[in-house]
Amino acid sequence: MSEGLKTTLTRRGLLGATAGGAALAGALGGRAVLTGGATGAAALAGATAAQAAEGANIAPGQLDEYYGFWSSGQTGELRILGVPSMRELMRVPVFNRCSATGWGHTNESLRIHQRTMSEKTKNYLAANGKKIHDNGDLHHVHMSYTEGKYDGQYIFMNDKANTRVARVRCDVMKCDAILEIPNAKAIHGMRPQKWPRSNYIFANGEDEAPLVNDGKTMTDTSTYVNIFTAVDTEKMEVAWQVQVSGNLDNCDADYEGKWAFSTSYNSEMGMNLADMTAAEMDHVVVFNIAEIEKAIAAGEYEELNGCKVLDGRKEAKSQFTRYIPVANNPHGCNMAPDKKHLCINGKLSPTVTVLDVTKFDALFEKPEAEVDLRSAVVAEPELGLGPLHTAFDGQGNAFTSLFLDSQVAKWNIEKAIAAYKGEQVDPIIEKVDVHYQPGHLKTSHGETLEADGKWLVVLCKFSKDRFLNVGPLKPENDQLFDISGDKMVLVHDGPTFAEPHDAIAVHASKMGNIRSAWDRNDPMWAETRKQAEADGVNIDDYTDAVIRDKDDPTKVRVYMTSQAPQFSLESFTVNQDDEVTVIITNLDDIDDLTHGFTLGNHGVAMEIAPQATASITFKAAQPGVYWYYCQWFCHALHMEMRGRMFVEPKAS
Ligand code: K7E
Ligand code: CUA
Ligand code: CA
Repeated sequence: MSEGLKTTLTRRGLLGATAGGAALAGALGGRAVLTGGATGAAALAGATAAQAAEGANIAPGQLDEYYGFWSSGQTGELRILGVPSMRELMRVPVFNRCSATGWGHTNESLRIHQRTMSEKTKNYLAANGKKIHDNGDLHHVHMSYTEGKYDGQYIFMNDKANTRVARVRCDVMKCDAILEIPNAKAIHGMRPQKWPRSNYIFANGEDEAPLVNDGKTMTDTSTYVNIFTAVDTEKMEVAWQVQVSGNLDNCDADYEGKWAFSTSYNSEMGMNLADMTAAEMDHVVVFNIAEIEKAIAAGEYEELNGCKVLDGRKEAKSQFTRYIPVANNPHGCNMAPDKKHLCINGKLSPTVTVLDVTKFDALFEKPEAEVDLRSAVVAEPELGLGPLHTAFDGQGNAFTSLFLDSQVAKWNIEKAIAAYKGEQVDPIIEKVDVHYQPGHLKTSHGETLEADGKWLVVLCKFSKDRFLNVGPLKPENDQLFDISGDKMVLVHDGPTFAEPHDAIAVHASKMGNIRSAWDRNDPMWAETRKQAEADGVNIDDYTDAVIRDKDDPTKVRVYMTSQAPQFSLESFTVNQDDEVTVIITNLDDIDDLTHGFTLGNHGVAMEIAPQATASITFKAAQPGVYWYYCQWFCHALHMEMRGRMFVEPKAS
């Protein structure tokens, strides 16, 4: 038997065995079991699977019931998928540089990138010949909430790589704000406040560093801190920060607006693997929002890099925080839609620790040293190896990803509580194999009061043999399960590029505000509009103009419009070494009629969607003739939609 065939047989055999409930026979018997060995129970499971697969089948031209908003990990963008079809619908560049849209190069996107950029970052970038960080590590995506439900306004996301949080406007599906968070390092866990609405985004700093990180102290880890940040979601500015003991990993918030909570895998403040895993217990930090807001209002904060910082470390003995001991190196932090139960995923421990958040008030009635910090623990079911994250169906059940076991465990919260009290009940309802090594898993609306128990997406870190081999770097595998029946049924394997950590599914009925053309007065190009006015150009008049800056004659601004299949300027002339800004308004307002502007051999390209204005700046360093063209196929004469830039040689 060839090596390839053997692999195929073994894998298919295992798959068949899962449906039939005879793993060993399947593994040994291969295809024989799959085709000939179906028992009555297996046949029944097959029928359920067929029905579930039918429910996930979205025919050509049919629309999905849910929007899936997907993180892309180290690619740095937000992705939009249809659920249950798992079709990728759009990519929204955020922390990355985008070749198609010019994100990270257009003036409009650069302003968003640079709005809150620190001097330190600017200096670093300038020293490296750059204007922005063009990478990001986008782990978590969450929609804004109103009263515990998705409100269709914004999507928020974190960048672990460069310590940022960003906001995407749902009406146009474009990023409109990026916030570089001072003081903290490596924003990882990130969640919106759920009640009364998402006034804050809570953001965890994962990496420890000196609070004033200027090189004066480096190896003295007693000077290291971690920072928990609340971001004002309207202004996209830091509202306040809290210094904590240990580091911060994942976070969540409750449904009453009272608490935020974060897991910490490094309560030890270790600087290497052995030290980070040395302790028996790490902790969950509980943040008391009311106490924090009171202290901020009373001015009891230290101001650091423009942020209001409170001390919530253990030794500060504050009323801002409590540190609940949980098994060593926890990871996911998931609040159930029953408004009561918070699940802390064990990672190194095979358990999920269930905390009753209605018991948190008691933890703040006396100083931390005098309260039983574990009194809020109501269950601790043992589920399997490597629990990372938990999702909910809104019917009292939870789904926990088991990274090491490559499984998802479905379990019942009330039964887990009964078992913790000593009753002889098994909380585990079902375990299914996933392919392979799952991280986050998400149920439709499962992080809201409208959890509907219909779909479960499991974001697998490894795909191994699930797809055609594409080389040493393999895609991830996002698997979709129908969870509406008694059994979890796998209905789709979705290969994805590096590397979704997290996703949410939002019912399409929540997304009624999405536009098909821009509003001419959109704030996205407000600054560009102001510049035009200063140049005596009304960009709504659609006049062409080539304007040389009054104060700096090396700067030239070229105003034109686009309307299929033409640019209003078929050519323009500048001088060698001019700094040229091209400003284009797209007059078309028809659905889907996007134009682009690409300037040959200049690394210049941008998107101009219907009714948008967009601008891009570059240096005309070389004399000659350069064609610009529209790179979005817009018309039968799209190829002809082009023009010339003449760069006059410098007088020598
Ligand atoms: Cu578990 Cu960054 Cu949410 Cu990845 S984190 S899995
Ligand atoms: Cu406009 Cu192609
Ligand atoms: Ca630890």
